[in-house]
Amino acid sequence: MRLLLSEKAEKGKVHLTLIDPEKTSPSEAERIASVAADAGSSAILVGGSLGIFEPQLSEVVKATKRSGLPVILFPGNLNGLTPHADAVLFMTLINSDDPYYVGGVQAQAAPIVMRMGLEPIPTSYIIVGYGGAAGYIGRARPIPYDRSDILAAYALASAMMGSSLIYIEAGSGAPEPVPPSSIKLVRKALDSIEFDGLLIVGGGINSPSVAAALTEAGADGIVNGTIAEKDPRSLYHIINAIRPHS
Ligand code: 1GP
Repeated sequence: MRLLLSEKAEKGKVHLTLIDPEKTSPSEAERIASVAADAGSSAILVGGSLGIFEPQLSEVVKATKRSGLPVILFPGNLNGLTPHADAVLFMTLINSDDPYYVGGVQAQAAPIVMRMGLEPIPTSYIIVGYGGAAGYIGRARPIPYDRSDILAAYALASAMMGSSLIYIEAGSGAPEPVPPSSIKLVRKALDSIEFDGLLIVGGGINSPSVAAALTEAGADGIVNGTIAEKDPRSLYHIINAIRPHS
């Protein structure tokens, strides 16, 4: 977490590159991560919602680490843990209707995370709109795209409950990202209580202009998964767009 906060302090914005170990081989992961490192991404997230097989996850994490970037796990369930990473988004899917994703799996995971020596990053995961596989598997009740008031209330609750990282997610491959106008309202709410963690947005962010609109609206950083898999070199344009002055 310290590393992400120092990226924010030094570069203004954080960029996270997501690699799904179910869709990406270790050699592809190494290639994506090395382009991401060169483009200025802050860290690599490794995780997914379906088909995560621990031996393959570990190989992808080890290959990704060769880029020199920190590797943070983004687990959909207990099978998303491996000791080869540096940290884990220790997540609560705060708008899930299933208590398993709100507190149950965390109790199962906590002793394992401790034994693995992973740094837990207290994270609140909020699913909006499309939701994708994460929304379906996590039994989320996605917040409608146009209800920024509900989204701001969930974000505020997340901060008040002590999350260091608030991750607002439209779902991987979302046809529509979270609207920048909603992020603006969330930022205002978080500023009113002097939230000093990170507000991160992901899902369907496929162009420099959308990425810039979200960070200008107040996101501290964005996540790119699908576009990093399809065309890793596009990360140069996206990262330049969110850090125009660095
Ligand atoms: C998904 O927010 C991430 O968890 C990334 O989404 O694959 O649409 O970039 P994309």
